[in-house]
Amino acid sequence: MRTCLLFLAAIFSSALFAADFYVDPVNGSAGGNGSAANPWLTLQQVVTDNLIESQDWNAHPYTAGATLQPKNAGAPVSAGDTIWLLAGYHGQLVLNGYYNAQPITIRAQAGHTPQLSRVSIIGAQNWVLDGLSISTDHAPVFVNQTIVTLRNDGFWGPASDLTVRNCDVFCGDDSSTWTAQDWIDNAGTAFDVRSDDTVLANNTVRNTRYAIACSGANNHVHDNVIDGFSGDGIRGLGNYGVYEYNAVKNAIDVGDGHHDDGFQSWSVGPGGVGTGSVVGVVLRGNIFINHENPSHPMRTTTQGVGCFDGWFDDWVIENNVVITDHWHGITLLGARNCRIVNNTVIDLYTGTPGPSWIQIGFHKDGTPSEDCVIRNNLSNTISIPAGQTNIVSDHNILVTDPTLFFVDPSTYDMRLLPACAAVDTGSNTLMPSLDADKIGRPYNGVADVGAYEWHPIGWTGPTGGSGGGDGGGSDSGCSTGTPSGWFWPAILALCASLLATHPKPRKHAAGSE
Ligand SMILES: [Ca+2]
Ligand SMILES: [Ca+2]
Ligand SMILES: [Ca+2]
Repeated sequence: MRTCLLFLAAIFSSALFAADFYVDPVNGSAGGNGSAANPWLTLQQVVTDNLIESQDWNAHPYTAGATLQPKNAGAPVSAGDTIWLLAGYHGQLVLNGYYNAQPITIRAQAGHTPQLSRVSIIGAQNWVLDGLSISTDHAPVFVNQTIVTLRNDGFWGPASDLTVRNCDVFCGDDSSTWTAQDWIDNAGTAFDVRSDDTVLANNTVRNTRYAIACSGANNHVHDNVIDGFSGDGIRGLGNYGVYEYNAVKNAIDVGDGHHDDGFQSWSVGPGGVGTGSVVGVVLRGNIFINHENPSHPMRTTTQGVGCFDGWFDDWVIENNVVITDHWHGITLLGARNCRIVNNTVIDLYTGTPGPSWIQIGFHKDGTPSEDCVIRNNLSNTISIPAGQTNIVSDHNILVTDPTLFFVDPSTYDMRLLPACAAVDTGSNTLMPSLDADKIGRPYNGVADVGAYEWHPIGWTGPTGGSGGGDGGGSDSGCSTGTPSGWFWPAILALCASLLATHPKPRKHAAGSE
C-alpha cells in the first residue's frame, strides 16, 4: 500500500505542477517564451540561455557531504516539466551539474524527429530523453566522438536516475558501402554510461564501434536493437545490471585484431583487471546474431557472451539466443553462484572458429569456479574443465544438426520444431517462468530445453502463470477500495515531501571503472 501511495502521490504532484515547453528549430526564436505559440529555438539554446532551473552542489570539486543548492533559480523550466522538441537540428545537449528533484523529460513532439549531434550529462539526476535522433552525423562538422555520455565525475559529482528511451543513436545512417577504414573513421561509442540507476530502453543503436558500455550500478538495458558494430555490442561492468530482451547483431571486422563480443564483462579490483568482482548481473532473453549476412565481406567472428576476467558472482543468464561463429558462446572464467539456464547457443557458420560452447572454467589466476548451475540449454558443447567446484550440469542437449531442432536456422528463428528432442525434456527447477518470447513456461507441464518453450499458436502460458505479460515478477496491483478520510491529506503530505526530496547520495560499485 505504501508503494501505491507513493506512486499516486508522484502522479498527483507532477500533474499539479508539471508544465510543457516547446522548442522549434524551424519557426522558434531565442527570444520566445517556450509556449507552443512562441517556442524557443533549439535545445542547446535553452540550456546555454539558462532557461532550466535545477540544483547543483554548493562547491566543486564535489565532495561527500556537499549540499544541493538552487541553480538558475526562477528559470521557466523546472523539475517535473516536459520540453517538447520539434523537427530540426537542436545542436548538442551538454548538462554539467543538474540535479532535478523530479525528472525533466526532453521528448519528441508526436510526428517529429528532432536531431542532436551528441548528449553529455555529467553530474546529474532525473533526466529523461525520449524519441530523439542522436548522431555525430547531424553535426555541421563531423567529429568522431562518443554520442551519448551519462556519467559521474570527480568535479561535477555523481550521476543517477537517467533514462534514454525510444531514441535512434547512430554514427552513420547507412554503412552498407563503408570500407574498413570508413568504419574506423566514422564509428565511435554510442553510449558511455557511468551513472547508476540508468535505463536505456527501446533504442536503436546503429553503425557504432562500442554500442553500449555500462559501468554504473543498477542499470537496466532492455529492448534495444544494436545493429552494426565494429567493437563490442554491450559491455556490462557494473554491479546489478539487468540486460534483457535486446537484439545485438551484425558485427564487423575492421582488421584491427579486436576481439568483438556480443556481451562482455570483466572485473576491476585493487590489482587491476581480473582482481575484483562483478555482482548480480542478469542477462535475459537477448538475441545475439554474429551477422545476418554470412557472406558479408567484413563479417567477423564474434564471441557471444565473453566474461574472461572474473570474478562473476550471483549472475543469472537465461533465455538468451546466442548465434555466433566462435568457441565462446557463453563463457564465464571465474564464476561463483551463477546459473546459466534455458539458453540456445549455436554456431551456425560452418568450420572454425567454433562450434560454440557454454563454459564455466578457472579464474585466470587458477582458482576454480564454484557453485554454479548449467541447465536446460541447447548448445553445441558444454565445457567444464576438470577441477571446478560444485558445477551442476544437467538437462542440456548438445546440438550438431540445427535443422532437427529449430524452425528456420537460415533466418535465425531458433524456436523449437514441434516434438523435437528439446520439447518436454528440461527440468522445471530453476526454469525461467517466461521464455525468450515472454510466453509462460512450462507448456505441457514440463520445461523445454533452450530459450523458447514450444507451444500451440495462441497459447500464452500456464493457467495461473505469468505468461503473456511484459516479464515476470510484477507486484500485486494497487487496492481499488474507496479512499478513506486519511487518503487525500496523506497524498498532499507525500507530495510535499517529494517536492522537498534531495537526490539521494550514491554508492559506487567497487572497481567499476
Ligand atoms: Ca571485446
Ligand atoms: Ca563456426
Ligand atoms: Ca514443455
